Amino acid sequence: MTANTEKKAWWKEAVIYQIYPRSFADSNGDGIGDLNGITAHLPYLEKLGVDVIWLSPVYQSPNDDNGYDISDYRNIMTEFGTMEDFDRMLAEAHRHHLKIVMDLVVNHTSDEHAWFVESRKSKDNPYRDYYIWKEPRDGKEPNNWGSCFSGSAWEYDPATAMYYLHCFSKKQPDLNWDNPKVRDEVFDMMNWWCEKGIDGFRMDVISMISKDPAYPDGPVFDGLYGATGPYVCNGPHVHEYLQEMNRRVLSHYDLLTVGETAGVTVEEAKKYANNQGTELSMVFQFEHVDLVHGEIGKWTDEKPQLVNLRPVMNKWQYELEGKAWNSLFWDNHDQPRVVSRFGNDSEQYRVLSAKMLATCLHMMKGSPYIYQGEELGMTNAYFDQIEDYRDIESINAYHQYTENGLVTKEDMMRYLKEISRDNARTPMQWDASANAGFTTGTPWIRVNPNYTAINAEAELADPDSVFYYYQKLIALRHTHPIIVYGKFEGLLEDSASIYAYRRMLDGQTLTVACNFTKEEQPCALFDSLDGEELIANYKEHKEGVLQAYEARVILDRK
Ligand code: TEU
Ligand code: CA
Repeated sequence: MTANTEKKAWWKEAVIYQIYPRSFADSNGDGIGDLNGITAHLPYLEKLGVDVIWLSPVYQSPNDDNGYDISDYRNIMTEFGTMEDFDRMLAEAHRHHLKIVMDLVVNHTSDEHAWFVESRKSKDNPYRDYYIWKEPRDGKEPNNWGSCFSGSAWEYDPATAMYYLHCFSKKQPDLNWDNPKVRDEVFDMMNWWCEKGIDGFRMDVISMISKDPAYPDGPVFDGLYGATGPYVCNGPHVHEYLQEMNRRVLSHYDLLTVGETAGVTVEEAKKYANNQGTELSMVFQFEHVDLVHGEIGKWTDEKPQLVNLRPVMNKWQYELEGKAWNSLFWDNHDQPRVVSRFGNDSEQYRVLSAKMLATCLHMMKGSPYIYQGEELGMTNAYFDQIEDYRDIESINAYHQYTENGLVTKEDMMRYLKEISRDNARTPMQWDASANAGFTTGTPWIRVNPNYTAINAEAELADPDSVFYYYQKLIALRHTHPIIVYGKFEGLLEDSASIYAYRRMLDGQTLTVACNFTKEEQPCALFDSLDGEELIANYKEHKEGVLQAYEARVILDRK
């Protein structure tokens, strides 16, 4: 018998819904989603049954990277509304039993943030050491590091003839966390938001705040630049800084905190998300979404395979057991749509495979995240022209790799269709009216033309929709402690087609099996079980097999 020894916490029992505000709902017809648009749709989220909303950044920003470049942490982005709109949204969310987790982007600011405007003025400016400035090496960049958004990670600033570090765009200079004043400023700002009554933080690339002080060249990655990750991820002081943050901010409130920890390993995650609670509640790891890598990193049209996916997912389940808490996600605003990537978005199999993937993830141990539109089975955008893309990462990569002859334009367009972040950023599909009911104006990014068939209104009217399936999965998690706290054990771990596992708690066993293929697959798992079927994406089962993309969950109380 597996007894429940796991320490209880509200955020372990929660299901989180991510909103990308720019693409969620536009209330004033300017084509850009906004806070009043979110407030108007809170009843929809309450109906879905989620507990928490994670808001991608809503702070003042020049939008070089859609709000991940913040110029004022204590004001709302003009296009999204006002602080009054925010306060109303927060109060309404709480009234609808929804908590609000804010995105916290403090590895870097915008170059238009007052700190950086000062910092670049002179070498003796009081804000100089808020950022990372280095002298040129032989008249060039201080080292060979590449930016995540193409090109060098260093930008030359003529005013002082020095370079500043930017792991992302040159409009996102990295903060210098080794400077105690930077930490004071960030912790003050976090306390200010906590005093407003928010319920937590999702911390953008928080694994990158402590850099290798040697700043060594990295191994050349794509014939162009050196790897940066090994010298900026999980750096020498990262745990010390998070423990300080925990002491000075987090421990004073009852928060959900999730670190976006690029480059995290299970060993590091055990520290970031340790059960003693000295750092964060949980982290996002990326191994399962970084399974396929081509010659130029993430840019490939190769599909991930179950035989590679399962060991990664199972490893995280096994390794964190009893030591740290997992987050569970298939997609977010940086990833393609799950049904297009891991499932089958054809008309015949879209609904079945979306439900199967949801089952596979939501029955695991950890806190599940749903990215807006995932609950409708929204698909990749499949834009045909580079002009349709808005994402800085996609546009820069397209130019970098096609212009230096590394990749043909045709190949790069195919990769973008599979992998581009804009696949997740097309407007939320509310109904079958013009622009999917997202805006009465011109949307800032094209709407996926399949909105006439795939939209919230249609799904709310269909009891067999993906929406109601997610609603049921969420309700099950809230009803059965075994789904939250049960111990995980993989089954059929050699199968190339079926993902199966069981959960165990207090004498109960939950058995889950998912067919990742469109072919019927032999499966004897359920033949000897006579427990209660909690959820399934087929009404009729066939003995001894799982049908195309079939998912079944049986609870045995014996
Ligand atoms: O993303 C961090 C990150 O690791 C990115 O490299 C991201 O995974 C990449 O786009 C996928 O190839 C965070 C935010 O989620 C992202 O939207 C921001 O652009 C980035 O930080 C910079 O703030
Ligand atoms: Ca708007």
